[in-house]
Amino acid sequence: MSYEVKSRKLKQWVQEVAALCQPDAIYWCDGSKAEYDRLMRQMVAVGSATQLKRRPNCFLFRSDPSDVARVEDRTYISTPNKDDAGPTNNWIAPDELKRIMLDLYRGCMRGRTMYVIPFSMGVLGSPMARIGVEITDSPYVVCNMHIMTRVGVKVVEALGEDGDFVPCLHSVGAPLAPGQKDATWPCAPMEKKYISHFPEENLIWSFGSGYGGNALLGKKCFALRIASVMARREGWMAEHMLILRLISPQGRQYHIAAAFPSACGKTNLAMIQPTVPGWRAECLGDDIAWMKIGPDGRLYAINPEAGFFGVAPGTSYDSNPMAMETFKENAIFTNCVLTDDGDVWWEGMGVPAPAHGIDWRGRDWTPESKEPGAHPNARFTAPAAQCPVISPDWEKPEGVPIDIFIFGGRRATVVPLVIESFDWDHGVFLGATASSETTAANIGAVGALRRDPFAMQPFCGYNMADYFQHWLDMGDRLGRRAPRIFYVNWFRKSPEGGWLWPGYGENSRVLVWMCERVEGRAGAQETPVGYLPNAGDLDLTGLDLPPENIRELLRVDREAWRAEIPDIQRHFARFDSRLPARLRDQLIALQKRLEAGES
Ligand code: SAT
Ligand code: MN
Repeated sequence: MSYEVKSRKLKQWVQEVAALCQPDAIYWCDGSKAEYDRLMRQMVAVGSATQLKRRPNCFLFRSDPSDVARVEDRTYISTPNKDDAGPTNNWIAPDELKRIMLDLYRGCMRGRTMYVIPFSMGVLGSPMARIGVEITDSPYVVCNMHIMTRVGVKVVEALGEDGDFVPCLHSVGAPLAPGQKDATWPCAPMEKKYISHFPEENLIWSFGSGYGGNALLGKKCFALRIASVMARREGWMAEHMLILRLISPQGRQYHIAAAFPSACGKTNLAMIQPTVPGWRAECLGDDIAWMKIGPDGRLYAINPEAGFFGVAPGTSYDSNPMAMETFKENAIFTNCVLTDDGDVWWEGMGVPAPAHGIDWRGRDWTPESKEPGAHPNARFTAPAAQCPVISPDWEKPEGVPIDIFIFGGRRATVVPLVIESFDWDHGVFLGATASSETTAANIGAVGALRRDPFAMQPFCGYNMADYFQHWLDMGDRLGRRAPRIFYVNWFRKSPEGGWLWPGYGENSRVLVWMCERVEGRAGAQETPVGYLPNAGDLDLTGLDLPPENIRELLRVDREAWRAEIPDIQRHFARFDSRLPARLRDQLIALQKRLEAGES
């Protein structure tokens, strides 16, 4: 290794893993640009990466067709007691899961180099930052980790002799026999894929997949699943939330943390360009927030990541110009179309399709082809620092104080444009019952209703009922300094199927109402489901929207809401006696309000 490692725990773990996985070589990553460039050159040389002629320092990868997204049904929370994983997680007992996986890991890195990646989630020196070390046999993972986390020698220095780190073991699960030619995207078949978490040991074992959250272990595995367990233990929060700063014309800053299930425009909202005159926005993060109560009793948030791993299809200069600017250079693209002039393209990019290109499977593609050219879960990996609206404070070690929480989902009917919760408990109820209609990005029937509490269903590392309780406890501790909680739905449709609300930058009109509510300046109407703006409380100047749309967007249909109750009851019943009584009370109170005389 090219630098000194003082941590005995780390050196010993690396030796143990090497003895188990039997790589041809061990390489300790230093996080340098030279290292990134060298690995990219090697991957281009063996044909697993293509350098893009039209984008400086950008590379395209094509995954194996079987390895294109997170695999939720191969993802495990392995606690000694099954109940501690809860009804929303897959579970295998630690002893058994380790036995299965040790068999898979034995010799799995033969013919490959084993990379050791020391990384920090959060800027080094932040009291909220945590260190991880990922061992992987994928150079693609190393380069992505360079962008998504802070990798390097400084992390090893910060670790010192006895610092703590989360061991993250990853293998693509495709050993090479002597002389065997490597696949361009090595991985293991589905039944051998395991994305495993051992929360009691803060340990992550991932096998068989090279894609996204299955393989970049700092992200969903560490920063959400393991961190959510640490956070509960230690009294902070690890949430699946973007972080956004809104700045009023007077210069007052508001910080918003927002949770949405996938395909609800989270990355777009994170980089929003407000249309309300005089208001500006800055992005601090697009996926994950770690939050802790500060010395002044307010809740402070950092983004533990250093880059964006965003869905490419649908990203255009219309939907998200700031993202388009962010990946102009120094970016990695996965499963996009390669154009003949050496650029990437995808469906919904807002530029004409190339007359000819190579699709995500490596086949000739033309606009006449039957299948999409880019995979629907094609991705860009780009440094957050390259985002034109990244906040100058995005790496502030102590984070930013959160004023507003937003939950949301995609609902064609029933749920109004925006709801403000009556109080913290009611807000937790809104988060716990968050629902979304499934889209093509989800597995299962399109248009089916799915409850995705706090958008954490696939990411909570412990019993979700205990997680609800943790939210209630945090509210008790925050008291009157707690952020206000809102619920939004940008996706209402008319009976004819048209959008009622324009979305995108116009969503700022709703955000501005929230800020004005925080200041006690904006009005609202009390309804059975929460506070809603009156039509006159939203700044709609310059927005050419039929008044009947606004009426519909801000209408509470008691009948339709009553029809939701059985589904919420079923959802809560999954948690059995572990469901906090305060949430049960919220449901009963909602029922009562819906039954009370018409308001
Ligand atoms: O693949 S990731 O988990 O990083 C992205 C996502 O599916 O949300
Ligand atoms: Mn996410």
